[in-house]
Amino acid sequence: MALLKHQFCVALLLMEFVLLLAAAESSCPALSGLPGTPGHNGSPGRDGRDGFPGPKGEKGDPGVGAQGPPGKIGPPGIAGPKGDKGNPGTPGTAVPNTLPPQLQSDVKYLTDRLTSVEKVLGFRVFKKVGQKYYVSDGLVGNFDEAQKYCSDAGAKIVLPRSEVENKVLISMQVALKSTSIYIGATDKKKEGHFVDMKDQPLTFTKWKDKEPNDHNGLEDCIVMYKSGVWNDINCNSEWHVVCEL
Ligand SMILES: [Ca+2]
Ligand SMILES: [Ca+2]
Repeated sequence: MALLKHQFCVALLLMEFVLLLAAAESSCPALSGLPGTPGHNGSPGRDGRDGFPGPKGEKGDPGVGAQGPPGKIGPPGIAGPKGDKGNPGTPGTAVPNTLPPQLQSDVKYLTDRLTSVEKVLGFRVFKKVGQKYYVSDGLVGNFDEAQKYCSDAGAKIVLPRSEVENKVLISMQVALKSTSIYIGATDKKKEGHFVDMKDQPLTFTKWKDKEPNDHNGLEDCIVMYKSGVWNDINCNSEWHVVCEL
């Protein structure tokens, strides 16, 4: 009991002390006491809010960019007026052919052969005989038409000049399913004297038995039959045409 009474008195004294201290802070001039020991740093406060935007900065210097790729070509412009006619040029000088003579000859030979072969390939039927070609498109006509047809093709009417050539012409008869083919020779200028298209006498003939007979005095041209023999006939009759290149 005595302890409780003591504790109560102490508490009462503490309360009185607190009340006195509060009254002294609020109404009485304070007496400076001894400074206390500094407290410990508190924990960091919360982040503050964003500040207001700052003032506008100064204008920057011009930039320096890399050069871009070239643009597309523009549309063509309108043509200008026609210019005046130029003066005549000075005569040119011949360019010397620097190829050796033998090579020039070879080149010409090969060029001519190539030209001939190209012509040959333009015909429906053709056969090679020696250095020549017998060619035909199956045309049937009289002697004048035959001559023109071959001439227009840069050729001449076929004229076998040997037994071999005559046999090749027989094979043309077969290819053309022909019975008779005109031969490039006549005796128009002198009866009974057959010559080629250059008026040269024939060096080879293959006359059928009892030909040429100039039947009725009207036979100045020649045809070759399927068997290979020749007969003089009328130049207006129409037979197959074969040219030689
Ligand atoms: Ca005759
Ligand atoms: Ca006859």
